[in-house]
Amino acid sequence: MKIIVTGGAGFIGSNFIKMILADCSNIQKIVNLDLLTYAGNLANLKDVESDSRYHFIKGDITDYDTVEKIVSADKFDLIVNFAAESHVDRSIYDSRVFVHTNILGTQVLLDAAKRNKVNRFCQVSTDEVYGSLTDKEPSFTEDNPITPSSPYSASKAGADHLCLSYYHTHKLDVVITRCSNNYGPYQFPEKFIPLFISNAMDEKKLPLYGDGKNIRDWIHVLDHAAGVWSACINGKAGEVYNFGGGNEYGNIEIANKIVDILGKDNSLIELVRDRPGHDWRYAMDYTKATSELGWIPKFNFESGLKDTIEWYQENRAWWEEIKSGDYLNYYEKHYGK
Ligand code: NAD
Ligand code: TDX
Repeated sequence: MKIIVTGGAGFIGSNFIKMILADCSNIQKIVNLDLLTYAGNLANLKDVESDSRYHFIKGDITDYDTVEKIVSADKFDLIVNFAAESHVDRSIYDSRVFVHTNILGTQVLLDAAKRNKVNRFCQVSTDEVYGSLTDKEPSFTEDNPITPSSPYSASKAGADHLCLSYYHTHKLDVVITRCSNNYGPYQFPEKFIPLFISNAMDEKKLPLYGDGKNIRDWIHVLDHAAGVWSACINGKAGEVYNFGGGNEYGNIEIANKIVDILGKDNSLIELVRDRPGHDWRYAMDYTKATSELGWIPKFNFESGLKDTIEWYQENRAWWEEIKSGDYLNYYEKHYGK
């Protein structure tokens, strides 16, 4: 198979590329198209740099000419679109690049897939497009209405709608995956779990939003990567597949687990001003992925979290370099005030 992966230098994309290169015997070529924004990091891929099947191209998914040149250069079986602006807090601060990358970028890729007759397009989406659940509501199924609440999730929902419109209008073979919160190695340390691990390791405060009781459903990144791959291979065109870990925890429970595993004092946890529009709860019903794709999450959360903490302990240089950089000012530098 010949595959284009976009956003492959990010957290999930890099884990996905390494997983399929290691596990799938039928991969002839992977082209990783990534702009290397503040979140992209080639260090995530050093294990596969010398694999002759792997090719990196620095480029922007919103750039028509770049995308056309890459997609028309070979007969590709699959495009998997991980590339996105992915952090909710940043989308509240400045939503322009979210609309640009997440919606326009997806449209540019869809058009290139259509023109060049790529066999399948897989859009990597999120549980956040469904909006928020109360404590009593059942988990999201693929039939839940799309009611996103943040600029990030609204841009991802827009991309999902575009993908389905290309399936309905142009008969482009599209599958969409929607997954809950990922954790694991190589996650950018602005996200909740790696931020709290790395701060706690340095005895810094752990800023818990609101009352800390918001609930997320955590899944190991390799379970997600396996889910995306199963949808690429066995998914039905025009369908959406939910993936989740079945691990619902309040944020404060996670913060306490991290502090305990690291042997730190929980006085490091500090309640701070809530995120505006903070979704209360996400939980995924992944029955369809299990029955139609044969997928189930394999990682146990307790041991997965311990191993992740160990990874951050063993790879201090990886996150210290990021945290010492200028990533917080990324948008002002690139897009102005
Ligand atoms: P990430 O922020 O770690 O990585 C995103 C990657 O996309 C980076 O390498 C970045 O350089 C690249 N990128 C950004 N703009 C680009 C552009 N214009 N052109 C080319 N490359 C560009 O994100 P992640 O956490 O790995 O998420 C990957 C995908 O999975 C996203 O689409 C996200 O919406 C989705 N998702 C994430 C989670 C999660 O918990 N992290 C859960 C469900 C779905
Ligand atoms: O400093 C923090 N303090 C805090 O209490 C941060 C960064 C987060 N939080 C809370 C907010 C959320 O309730 O922790 C929870 C998780 O926050 P994030 O890591 O920012 O993730 P979330 O907003 O849930 O979105 C994630 O899951 C779905 C990813 O970032 C998205 O890309 C994915 O689509």
